[in-house]
Amino acid sequence: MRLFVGIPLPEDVRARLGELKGGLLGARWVEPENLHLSLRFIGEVPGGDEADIDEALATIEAPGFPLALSELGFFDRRRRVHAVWAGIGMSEPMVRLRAKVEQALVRLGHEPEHRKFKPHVTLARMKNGSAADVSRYLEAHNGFSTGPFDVGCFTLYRSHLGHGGAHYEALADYGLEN
Ligand code: 3AM
Repeated sequence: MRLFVGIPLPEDVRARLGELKGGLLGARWVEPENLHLSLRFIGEVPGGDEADIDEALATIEAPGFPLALSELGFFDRRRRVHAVWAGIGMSEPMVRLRAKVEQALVRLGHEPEHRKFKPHVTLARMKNGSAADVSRYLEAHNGFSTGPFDVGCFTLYRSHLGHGGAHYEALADYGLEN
């Protein structure tokens, strides 16, 4: 099964993000219930391994923290856009939580994640999106932000890949301390 660790978003925040849908040719918008912040992609694991991962994640102790979304942006490769996202201001508690998740997974024998962490909420995916179109879209939503919201847990997700796009199933939530 395909797993990742993320932070779920409150319904009102997902609703605000839902208002950003549309106005971008060739974009496949993420369904509101799938909107999340990825902390650590795990990938395919043999069935049964999720129990060990769950056990390891459940031992993590970390404080809750506020987050706010601001500034839209995109990921591209050779000037072709493949994802449009809402960014997250750097948050020390979030970075420390991510480090604890990373440590727990590496202890279980997973490969360390070498890619730089760029916290974001993917809003849309594109195949070969035009940078000019995306720039116009971003300009139209210039100044987008949400007020801060409290992050009280992180979640182990299972990703079900299907023809209509991925669907994410929350397998377990792990509470953060107040
Ligand atoms: O949170 P977002 O939507 O940015 O793109 C995938 C998605 O990211 C990413 O993990 C999240 C849940 O599927 N993902 C997929 N394959 C990946 C890989 N090989 C990956 N992240 C890193 N390495």
